Amino acid sequence: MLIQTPDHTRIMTIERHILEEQRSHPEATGVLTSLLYDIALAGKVIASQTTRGGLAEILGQEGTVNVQGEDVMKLDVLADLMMSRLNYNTGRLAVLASEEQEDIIPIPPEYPMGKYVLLYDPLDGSSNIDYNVSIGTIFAIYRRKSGDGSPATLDDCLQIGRDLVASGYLIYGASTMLVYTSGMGVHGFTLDPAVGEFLLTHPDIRISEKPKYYSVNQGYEKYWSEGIRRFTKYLQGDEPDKAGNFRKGLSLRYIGSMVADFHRNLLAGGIFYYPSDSKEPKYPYGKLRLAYEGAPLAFITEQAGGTSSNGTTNLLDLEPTQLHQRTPMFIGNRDLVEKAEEFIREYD
Ligand code: FDP
Repeated sequence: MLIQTPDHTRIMTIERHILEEQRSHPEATGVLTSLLYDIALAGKVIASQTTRGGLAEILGQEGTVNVQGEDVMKLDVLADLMMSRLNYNTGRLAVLASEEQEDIIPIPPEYPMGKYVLLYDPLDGSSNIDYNVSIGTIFAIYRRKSGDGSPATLDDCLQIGRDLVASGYLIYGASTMLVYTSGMGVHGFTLDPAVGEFLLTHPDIRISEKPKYYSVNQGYEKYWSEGIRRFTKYLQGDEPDKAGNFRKGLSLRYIGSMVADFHRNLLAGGIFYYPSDSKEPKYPYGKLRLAYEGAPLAFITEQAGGTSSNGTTNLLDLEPTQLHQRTPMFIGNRDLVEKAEEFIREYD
């Protein structure tokens, strides 16, 4: 009889992985582990809906009625609801805030008050929803600053990125992935739809040292400053840096879902940027939000060996003053982000 030798390759579910990370923190109570698991669960529910995206009951404007006569809920509203519903009454959180909602989401008094703060962008890249293009969910977890027991406040949500406890994103693409860091490296899990589990497929992600891509909405070039224009030419290999050196040109990739652009550049190496521009005078600081997009992805990038900036300052060092504060954003390989800062210093 042929005896099969056991395959010692470990299959690591996200739950086991988080628990193993927790073991290296003897003081940990397991609450963060459970919170990350709740987010993974919300991600599974959202993924199950995004894959049905072409179906009538999901697509369409909110407020319209489907063939069964039921109200249609748009996918971004549904994702927002899933993130809040699966998290607000677990006793792990003191407050939530969503990119989709103007104010903070307090924990109702009938539920236990936790010690963490969850900020999230439920469906990033929403302009791509109707076109079967990758979209995602981004999350950021802080410890509450205010005293235990009392209701948490806006101040608990306005924390500097350096104080992040964990952050990550889910990407709903050809497959669904969850990528997160709790300050011990960046780890990526792929959802096995057959068993409904996230399995570790990308342990210890490090941003590739040989960047391949730059990602920016080049359609807005006419609204850019001179520094940004020249920096982009530099990335294309057509403009020298301050020292007179040209670089090998990079390829352009822009999906228009930040999570997807970010994810590709994290694995392949590159830079994503959304600078301030003169297109929308009401958004002089660019379009993206510091709390929901900038800080959480900056933490991931730094843990993977890259860096981020608003053009002058690391995104993790910016003090937020408003929940929905916007920021210019440059994120990816360290040398490319530093070069962006150099061009901005030189020309803007
Ligand atoms: P969207 O408006 O589709 O939700 O966060 C907003 C965001 O997408 C990012 O995901 C994306 O990178 C960017 O805006 C796209 O904006 P432009 O269409 O202006 O390029």
